[in-house]
Amino acid sequence: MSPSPRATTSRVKGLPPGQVEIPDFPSWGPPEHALRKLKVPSRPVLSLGGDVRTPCEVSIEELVALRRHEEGSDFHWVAAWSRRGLRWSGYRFRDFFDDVFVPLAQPEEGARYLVLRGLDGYWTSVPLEDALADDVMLADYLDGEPLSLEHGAPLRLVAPAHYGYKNAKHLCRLELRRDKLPGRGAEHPRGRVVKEERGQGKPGREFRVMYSVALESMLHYFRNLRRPGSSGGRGE
Ligand SMILES: Nc1nc2c(c(=O)[nH]1)N[C@H]1C(S)=C(S)[C@@H](COP(=O)(O)O)O[C@H]1N2
Ligand SMILES: [Mo]
Repeated sequence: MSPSPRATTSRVKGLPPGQVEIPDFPSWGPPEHALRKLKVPSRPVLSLGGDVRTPCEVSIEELVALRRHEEGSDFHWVAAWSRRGLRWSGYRFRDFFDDVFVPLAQPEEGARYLVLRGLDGYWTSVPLEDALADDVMLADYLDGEPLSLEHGAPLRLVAPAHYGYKNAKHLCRLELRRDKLPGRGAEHPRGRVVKEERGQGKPGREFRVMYSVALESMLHYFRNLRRPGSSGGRGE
């Protein structure tokens, strides 16, 4: 099935505004990050910092003490493709925040923004309030398999109400901040799918139309992308 590259102006049933369903799950990322050779450490850690009283590190293995959480959700790319029905397993971000981040790192008063950083140098940020929503996860399994490198091993954020670019992969550091950060690059500081917060300075609909011109070739590129040293970029 070859998905249509046309920008949709009408709303497809069950999908957020402007999104078109695709059957696979290609791995995406700005090439400066996505093409970087990545090595996951044998004992990966998350460093916790920013506006906190006690910057510290927590081993990802230690998260098994949290209650495992599974959730099915759809994944929406800013370039207007959606993949429906992914099954993630991992931990609720809120459980991690309440039971690990707050007691260990001790956030300062008024720290309300969360910065997420990956092993490949990628970063993004979301209001903490958005990260604490019910469906936001730190995931280490996808569709019953350990998370692949392409999709974010060892641990990634899954925030289904937010565009793909907020779903940081290969997490290695989380920071809380008092001050709002601008969006990274062209990304919207909030990035909510339902409000079509695709980027900065223009209505989402305009970004959608702009992306539609390059969509087919972008999708082809990412479907065939091979990260150096990994098994390949095919979604399925
Ligand atoms: N660490 C890291 N996280 C990342 C990226 C990246 O290149 N590196 N790309 C982002 C973008 S732009 C998107 S659309 C999604 C894609 O997720 P996927 O590769 O699992 O499809 O991951 C996001 N998280
Ligand atoms: Mo993206």
